[in-house]
Amino acid sequence: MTLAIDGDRLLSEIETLASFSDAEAPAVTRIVFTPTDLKARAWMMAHCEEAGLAVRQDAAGNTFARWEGSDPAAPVVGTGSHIDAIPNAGKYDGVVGVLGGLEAIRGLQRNGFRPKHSIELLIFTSEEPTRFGIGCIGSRLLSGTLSADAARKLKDNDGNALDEVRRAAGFGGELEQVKLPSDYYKAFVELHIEQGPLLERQQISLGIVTKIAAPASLRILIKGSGGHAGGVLMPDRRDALCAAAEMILAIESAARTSGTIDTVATVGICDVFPGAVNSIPSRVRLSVDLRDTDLGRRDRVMSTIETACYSIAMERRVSIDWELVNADAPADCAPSIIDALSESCRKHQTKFLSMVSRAYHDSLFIARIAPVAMLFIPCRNGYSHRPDEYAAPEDIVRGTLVLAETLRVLSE
Ligand code: HGY
Ligand code: MN
Ligand code: MN
Repeated sequence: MTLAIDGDRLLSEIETLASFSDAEAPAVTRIVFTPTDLKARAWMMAHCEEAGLAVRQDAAGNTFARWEGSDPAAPVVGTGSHIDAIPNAGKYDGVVGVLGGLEAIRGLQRNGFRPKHSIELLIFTSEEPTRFGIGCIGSRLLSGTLSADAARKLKDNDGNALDEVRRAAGFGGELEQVKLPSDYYKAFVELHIEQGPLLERQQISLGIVTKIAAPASLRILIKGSGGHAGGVLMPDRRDALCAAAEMILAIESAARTSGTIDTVATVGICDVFPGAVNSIPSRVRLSVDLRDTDLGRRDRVMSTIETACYSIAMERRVSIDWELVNADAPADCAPSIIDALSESCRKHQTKFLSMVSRAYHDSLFIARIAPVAMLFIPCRNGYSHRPDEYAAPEDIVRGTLVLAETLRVLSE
């Protein structure tokens, strides 16, 4: 019997999971540890148990659904992604890797396959940086990239500590217990939408990721002096928002002039205080996201940005507090897993494109403790992190089939 994917079931599950949202459809908002996130997790766990998988959650809220192999002592073959979603997102980011991973396992079960190496579906906790300011908290803790102490210091925008929030959400135990032994996984494969336009532009239905770009993020607090919008004359002002505006353009220019298209910088958050039309902004907080496929170049652009911001601050007689939130190395995917994916594509007569992931993913951190690779499917116009994010059913099914084939080969 040939390996097959139940596309109708998978697509309907993607629609159901999208209904767990704090935004009006078609947008999806599902912030980690909110009641909506917990309902989505419960729904996911019930589906994993229905498939006969042994489900557990760790102290950080990472969820593991294991299909026990015939050799329980053998290192595990992992797959999975995340189900938390940034505000006003789409329904495929992360979800395709989680529900596709579950359907890949069910397809192998229907096919009568019995793994030697246990196959484990992971739902990583807090992949998005929305709530605690840093992405991939679950996979950072699993890989030891983030210490338990550093994680405990993380707070959300309302000042709630990660430790309190996770315990209130029902995740007890100590964060020290989250880290996995370095030989836990034999391999880890993540299926994900590309979140870029290359596959669609080149009309290729699968991408095999060879490298995951190096993400960094920082917060810049700009402090000027406020005052009355009518009473303070222009020469006397130290307007924090005007300084921020110049800094934002300097950040953009640093990325545009890095010498390569591979450097990207974004100011995604600009909080203005006091935020009154007739009061001069006295404080502005910028959150900056900076990435590059090359670590050295990313760090050079980071220092160009820092120099520019401090000189603007001097010029405008404002001060800045500079906070580096994270600056991670890129990850090279493992040739053995890339080969397994390429072989599966060939077996299913599917062309693929070898490519870099410009988005970061939990695989970036699992790569610190295991051989990983990623499988991309196209998304329309490359759109992601927006409600019109869209992956075609045939691409989702094809990616899931190739994932299933690869899990079979890696776990036999
Ligand atoms: O921002 C990212 O690259 C990921 O989608 N969290
Ligand atoms: Mn995302
Ligand atoms: Mn994602």
